[in-house]
Amino acid sequence: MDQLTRKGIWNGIVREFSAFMPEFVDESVVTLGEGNTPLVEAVNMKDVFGGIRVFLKLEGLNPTGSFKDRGMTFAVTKAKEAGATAVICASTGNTSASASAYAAKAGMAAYVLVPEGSVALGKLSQAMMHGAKVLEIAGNFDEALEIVKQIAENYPVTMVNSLNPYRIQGQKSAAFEVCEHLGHAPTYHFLPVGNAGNITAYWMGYKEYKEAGLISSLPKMMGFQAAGAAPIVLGHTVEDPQTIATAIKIGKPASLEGAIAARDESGGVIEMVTDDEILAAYRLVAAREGVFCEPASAASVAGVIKMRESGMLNDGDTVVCTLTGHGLKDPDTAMEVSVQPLKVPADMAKIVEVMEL
Ligand code: AN7
Repeated sequence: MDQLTRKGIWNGIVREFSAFMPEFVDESVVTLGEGNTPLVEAVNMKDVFGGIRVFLKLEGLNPTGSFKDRGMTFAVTKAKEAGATAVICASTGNTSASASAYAAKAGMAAYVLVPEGSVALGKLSQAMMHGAKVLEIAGNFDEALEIVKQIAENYPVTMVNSLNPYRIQGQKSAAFEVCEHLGHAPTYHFLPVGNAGNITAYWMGYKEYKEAGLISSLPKMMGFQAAGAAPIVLGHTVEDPQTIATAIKIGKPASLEGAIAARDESGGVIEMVTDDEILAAYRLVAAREGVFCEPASAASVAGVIKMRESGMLNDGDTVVCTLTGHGLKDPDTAMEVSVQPLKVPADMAKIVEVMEL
């Protein structure tokens, strides 16, 4: 007889966390098996982190390579339940990749509006491969989102940006997983902030687990924006946001109020990091921890480094950093900041010489 203890297939976050989700019809569930992503301790960066324990939540291991899948499974499930035949979103890239994949799975049409020239290659290729109608707007993300809102109000297409409440409901599942993997809530939770849906979602998730008596404390929520796209830190809209981290190149966050509530209720901060700090963290986690995330994701690690230097974090604190998207999303940036391959002849002696063995 087989000795396997069958755990069964992971059913995706809607079904796995159904007790904490708004009602849904099981037959309508559209899932690609999202969620259940690894939480990996950054053990090789003691020189940087000192005595704080830092865990990386690898959201790039979701089906389309970013955390967006957690919200998209629920948004598309509810759209299907309501009889929708098409979804629409504005996106800096990852939302469009996720919406396109889940729409394909649901047999729906997807329309994605992206800022021309500001979307990483991998993300664009995903939307195209999944058969979405990709519309490159001669404008930025904030303008695209305004147009999408108007279209969704007036035409029979369901908006799946995080203004769709099911997006936040799905994304809160990442906080549940962190608690289950650690056995408790972390002291601090760091994450990049763009449109501010994710920080809103994590805070909701932590509070729900506390209310249910599953955890006894809440983390301080630590959000990090790129310095050239930091409307929450500055306290006003940024008309022409600029950053190498294109995922968070956003000047007018849709979930502004949720982010401010998460910060203030938890006693956390929303701060900013420069592109140089983002790129330094991006390279460091790849080189030291073997984790390739996209530039925007590294804003969370850059935030930990900055807060550690400022003396805010204490030895023994448990810190979780959400690495929101996979490094393969943005191969161009990776190629630019890395040591270039060496061109060698097909000659072993010469190759060994170059290897400096
Ligand atoms: C890798 O895809 O807004 O603060 O349109 O792709 O919840 O917006 C992406 C955002 C962080 C910021 N990291 O999250 C989009 C989009 C990555 C991202 C964020 C995004 P929010």
